[in-house]
Amino acid sequence: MTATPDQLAHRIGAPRLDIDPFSDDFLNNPYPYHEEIREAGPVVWLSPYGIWAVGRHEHVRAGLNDWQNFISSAGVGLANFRTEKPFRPPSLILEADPPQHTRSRTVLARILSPKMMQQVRDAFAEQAELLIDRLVEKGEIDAVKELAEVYPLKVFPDALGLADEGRENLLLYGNMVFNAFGPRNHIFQEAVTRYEPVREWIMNKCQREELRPGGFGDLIYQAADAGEITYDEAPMLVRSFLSAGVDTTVNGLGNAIFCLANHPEQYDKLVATPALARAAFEEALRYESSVQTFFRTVNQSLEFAGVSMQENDKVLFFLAAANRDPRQWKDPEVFDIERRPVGHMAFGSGIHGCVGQVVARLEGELILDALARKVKRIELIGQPVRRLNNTLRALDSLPVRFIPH
Ligand code: QZP
Repeated sequence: MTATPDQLAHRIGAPRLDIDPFSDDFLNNPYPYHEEIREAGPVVWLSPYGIWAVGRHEHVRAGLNDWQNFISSAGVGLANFRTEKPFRPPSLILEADPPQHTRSRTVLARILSPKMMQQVRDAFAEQAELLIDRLVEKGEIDAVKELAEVYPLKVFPDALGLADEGRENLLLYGNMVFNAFGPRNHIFQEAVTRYEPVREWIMNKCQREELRPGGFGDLIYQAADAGEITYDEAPMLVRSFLSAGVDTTVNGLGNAIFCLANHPEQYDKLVATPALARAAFEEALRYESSVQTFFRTVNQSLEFAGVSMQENDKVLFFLAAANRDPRQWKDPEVFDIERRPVGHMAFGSGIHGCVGQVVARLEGELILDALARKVKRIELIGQPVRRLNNTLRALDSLPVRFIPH
């Protein structure tokens, strides 16, 4: 599969960069590299992997909205499922194109609807209150281990209808799934080692007997009862909830608190106006996007932004680079909770745009609202530690002090 530079000669016409977007150095601080990619051109060739990279907002958006040419069924990671074996059976929604994608999406979108959010809101809000009260009591906490990981692991599996026991396994699974979109580097290998022991547990939790009647998981099986999807598809769609529903919001919350701890004047604004909670979470998604990148595969030769791409080429879309593109945003490096960053790419765009975004926003809003009402000031009391992940912008620990009102 690895082509020599000569075989790739037809690709001259786009700038070539010798950047590894999955190296420790890149993942520790991606922003200078994002700028380099964006400023080099709308499409650049990354020679270490022989892939295209897209970092400008206009082109990330355009590519993600062209699902016919930039397909998902060959995988949304570096591996091309047409030629390489996926690390797990492909997702029926993420790693699928219409019409399969449409059938899966219809069911999940109905379950994760705004109407359903009204039904779970009170339960989610109660847990946010309880948790923040408990953490204020403690005072000095790790905002990742004791908040960002705790809240989504409580409310989302509750809504799914999963028993309490073993839920922390979902973090190991999410870590695996998101690392597997990248290359088989050391970060991936470590994730595999930690995931292997919980593989069986995860697959078992996708079965109907494991899911409380009436919860999100059971509703998928009810869609199978109704003939919308098959009984073979149901556990696979539950698996999508388990894959995408926890790590994303864990890091969304962790990154939001990181932003607010680093920008006390923005936190002051939130405290003065807790109704800004939803907007603050949105700006944090733009500024520190939990999902940094994913791939598409070129279905047939085409021209994109003046560059000719070949069938099976992999294209890496940098959501996080688009979210700081100065062509799109005024002062993109400024974190401003009053910005209202409509059109950010943190949830993707187009037919694959995040189907769970209403859940993510609900969790973000409720946690930031509870913080604003109960915590006057957030002080960083130690060095935040990053957790490197091939896809996610993630923290391992964030030591803070919560000063109550
Ligand atoms: C992960 C699945 C940002 C996305 C790549 C998150 C994601 C969405 C769906 C699935 C996994 O269906 O397994």
